[in-house]
Amino acid sequence: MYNRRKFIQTTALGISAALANNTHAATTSARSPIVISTWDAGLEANKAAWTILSNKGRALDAVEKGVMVTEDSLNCCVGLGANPDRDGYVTLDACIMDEAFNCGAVAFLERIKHPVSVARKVMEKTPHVMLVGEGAQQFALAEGFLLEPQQLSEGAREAYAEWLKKSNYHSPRINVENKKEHGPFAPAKLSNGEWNHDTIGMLAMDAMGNLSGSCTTSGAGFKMRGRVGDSPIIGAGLYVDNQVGACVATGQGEDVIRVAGASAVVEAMRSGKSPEAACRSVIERVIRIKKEAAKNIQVAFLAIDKNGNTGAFAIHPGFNYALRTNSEEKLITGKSFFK
Ligand code: SD4
Repeated sequence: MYNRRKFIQTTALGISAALANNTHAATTSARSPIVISTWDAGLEANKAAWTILSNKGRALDAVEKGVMVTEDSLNCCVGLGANPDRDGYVTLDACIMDEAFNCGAVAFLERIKHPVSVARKVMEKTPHVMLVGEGAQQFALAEGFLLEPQQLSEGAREAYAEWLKKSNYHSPRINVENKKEHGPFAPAKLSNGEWNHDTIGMLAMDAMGNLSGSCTTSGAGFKMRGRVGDSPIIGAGLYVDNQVGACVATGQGEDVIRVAGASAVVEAMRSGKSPEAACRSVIERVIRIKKEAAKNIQVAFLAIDKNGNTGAFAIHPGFNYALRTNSEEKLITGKSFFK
């Protein structure tokens, strides 16, 4: 069956590769590279991205290799070590986008270690943008990815057992202050007893001045089976327009999707706003829509413009992001609407 599909896909790919040749969008001016990524796990991820960027590599390779570190890490809750859905299965979402509007995504993917790399294969080897569930897994296996064991990490097993006591399906903020709550957006408990977030989004500009972005997540812990958040959705969790800038989102995915978050931030930058002001304008839109409920949800946007200026804005305090340039490597506290 897969072979027949592969034939159809390869035929269509010829057409799509011709159509996808959006090289007009790429810039050619020499720039100082920069990489930014969400939450503190971004510091480690940025190091891997920097190895590529500092050697004049492509931003696309940097944002893939960067977040793979987080997907791999047992000390982080992105990837297979993360909290499961409420039926006890870890399901992963990821996407990637380059400087020429090429993009790929996977959602509801199980037992594959590097969803971001599968997303890149979807982008490069199929005529499609997104594959989900069983089909995404089948595609990954055909591309040589390994089927990993179906077992929870120690931290996730513990957190899941705790959550099952109440099976309370509500959504506390994603920040560390709420770590005692085991709702769908609580940070996850690690085997070392610490808590971490379940998403990393990364944006990079390479020495050619080209932008790319990636996002990978286990989504909301203890989510309904089949739930997909914003992270793998191009335009919601991630968007890149090389002529304008790029944005990645984290937080309660449902409220990012309803405002087409990352795309809305890029549009705000197109109309002249700085990255921070653009992020703020879309955060304020979410707050206007959610009204009182905004007090109990967290959404944060992180953005970079075509000149390498960066900025972020969140609904609540607690969001931070990691930045790496030729001269700096640091964690920055994002500003927020509520103090
Ligand atoms: C989601 N946006 O699945 C993700 C969750 C997240 O830090 O960003 N957590 O809705």
